[in-house]
Amino acid sequence: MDSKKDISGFLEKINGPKDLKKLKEKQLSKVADEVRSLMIEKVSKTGGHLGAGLGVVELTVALHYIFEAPKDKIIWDVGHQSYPHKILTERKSKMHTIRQGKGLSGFTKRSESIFDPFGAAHASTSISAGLGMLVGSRLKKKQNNVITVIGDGAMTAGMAYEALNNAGVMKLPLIVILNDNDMSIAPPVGAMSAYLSKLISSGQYRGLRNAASQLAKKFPKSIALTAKKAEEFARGIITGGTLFEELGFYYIGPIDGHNLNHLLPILKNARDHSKKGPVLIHVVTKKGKGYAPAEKSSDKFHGVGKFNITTGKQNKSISNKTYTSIFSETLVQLAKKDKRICAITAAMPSGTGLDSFMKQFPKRTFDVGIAEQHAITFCAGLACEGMKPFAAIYSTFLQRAYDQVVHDVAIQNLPVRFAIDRAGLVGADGPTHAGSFDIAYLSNLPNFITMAASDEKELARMVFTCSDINDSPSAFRYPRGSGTGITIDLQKIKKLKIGKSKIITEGNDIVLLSYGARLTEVKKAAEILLEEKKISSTIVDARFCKPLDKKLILKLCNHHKALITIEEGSIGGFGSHVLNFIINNKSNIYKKIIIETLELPDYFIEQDTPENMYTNAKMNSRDIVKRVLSRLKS
Ligand SMILES: Cc1ncc(C[n+]2csc(CCOP(=O)(O)OP(=O)(O)O)c2C)c(N)n1
Repeated sequence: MDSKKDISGFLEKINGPKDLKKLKEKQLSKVADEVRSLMIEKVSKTGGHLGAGLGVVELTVALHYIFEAPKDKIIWDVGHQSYPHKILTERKSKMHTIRQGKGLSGFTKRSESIFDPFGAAHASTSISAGLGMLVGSRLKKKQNNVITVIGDGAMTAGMAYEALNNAGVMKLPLIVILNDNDMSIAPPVGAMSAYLSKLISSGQYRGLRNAASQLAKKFPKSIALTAKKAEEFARGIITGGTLFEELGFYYIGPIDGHNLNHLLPILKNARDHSKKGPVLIHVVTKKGKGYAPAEKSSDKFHGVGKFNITTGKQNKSISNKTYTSIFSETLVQLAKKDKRICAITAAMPSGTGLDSFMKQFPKRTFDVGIAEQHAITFCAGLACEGMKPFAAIYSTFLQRAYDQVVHDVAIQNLPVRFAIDRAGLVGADGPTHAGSFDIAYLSNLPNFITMAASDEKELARMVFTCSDINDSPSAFRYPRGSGTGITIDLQKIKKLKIGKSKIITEGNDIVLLSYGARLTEVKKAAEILLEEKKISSTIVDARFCKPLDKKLILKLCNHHKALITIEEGSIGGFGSHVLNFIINNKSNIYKKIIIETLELPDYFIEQDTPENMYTNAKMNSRDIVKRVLSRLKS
């Protein structure tokens, strides 16, 4: 595809920030328009994160105009809003590859560009990383600038405050830009959000600010009552300080993040006059700015599939119900009968399917913000009071709350239920979002019961089962996207027997012991083995990693040549538990059987379609067949 065709005007001549700097300030708004158009055009064909990037187009242009990247470090929190930054930093011609196999990442990535000083995708890391870079640079006697851009959503996470708290006493010139669009993926939650709104809407403040800029206009330029002075004037008279000032930051704002006449002088001042300590610039933007459908429903345009630019309509291919919706429907069903059931999300009500739970049970649904650590300890507290909390968190984001899982839940043996969505490889979001480690990090914990769903019915049964586990923590994992297509009647769903596997087919030669949603591929592999090699397989859906179905495993070992475990997770998970059991078993059963474990490899699988990612991980039916054959030969 010839990307040059769609770029006209200034952008055609801009490859990197150096080219941008050749332009006059008054030409920059045209550049912003062109960046915006290019971004909409590209994302309409690839899908991706749209609203956040559209909201920071002017800010991106201004940052690259005022600062000297890559010497100056511009760090984008989460990184999902970095598309305009990519366009202006030598990646314009590759935008059509974003989030595709071998293409540009949908987030910032150090290995992709020298203009990405820090890789991201999980929220709220930018201030910590920026502070570390600044300290490192000063220790090396360098004098560059470090600028971090963090959204109001990301600012709900504890880590952001830990970093502010630390930066406030370091007296280093860290520049934090708070990009306040009054949105996370869903509307923002919590007291901080209310506080920011208060800052913005303060009539008194706005009045003063207008007065200040009016004054500025009346003075000749030589008196230098520039935007900085005007802003300082306004700033000095308001309530006497913001929370950020109490934390040691020099607070500037709120300023209009789409107005380059405001952004440019303030960034220039921050660059030239912030040598004594950290600065926080509070910028107000609109998510989806400049594209009406995205402005109108910023939640739906946070992340999009391919869409029609004129209508804003997204192409939705008709497919089976998602695992997420099965989880959500089952939980709703249970909560109708059991008032103790509560649902907890960390800023992902629609992603986890809890938005529909929230509609029916608003008092029993808690969106705690991007605060996974708090979410888990909050659930532990609910469990202490006899409630039945279901924490619906993506596998990848739960990583952040590991100490809370261990210390607050597992050690106290509290019956918190973990609904682990996006288990396994997830596709376009790449390795940062892959749910690779939860089997290992949860199943290693004493007291935990862990399960993985192989299809929609199994998932519904696991939700039922967990609702009735009142004496220990429990977790069930399920993949991103559509299920297998089976229809289920939630009224007829029954609980599982704890620790009991399910035999799918019985064969004579080998055991394919599957944990989770690889079962479909396992069945295909068994067919191939039978047809092509006359090897007959016993297929087992393990259901539980903890407790293991030890009795069955022993029996299977005694009656087959080989046992192969398969799971959508890392080393240290289900296969390791099976191995551990077999090796340590007093009967020395390990001498009688060939054992092979098939799990994700010990490297990160790069973004692609989930199917291709599993092919790259060598986990599709043909790979299973190959592994079986090579072990049987040996
Ligand atoms: C630790 C973690 N939890 C959840 C998410 C999912 N997530 C991605 S972007 C986002 C909202 C970010 O909101 P904000 O920082 O305000 O940025 P905006 O998209 O509004 O520009 C969330 C919750 C994440 N990336 N990281």
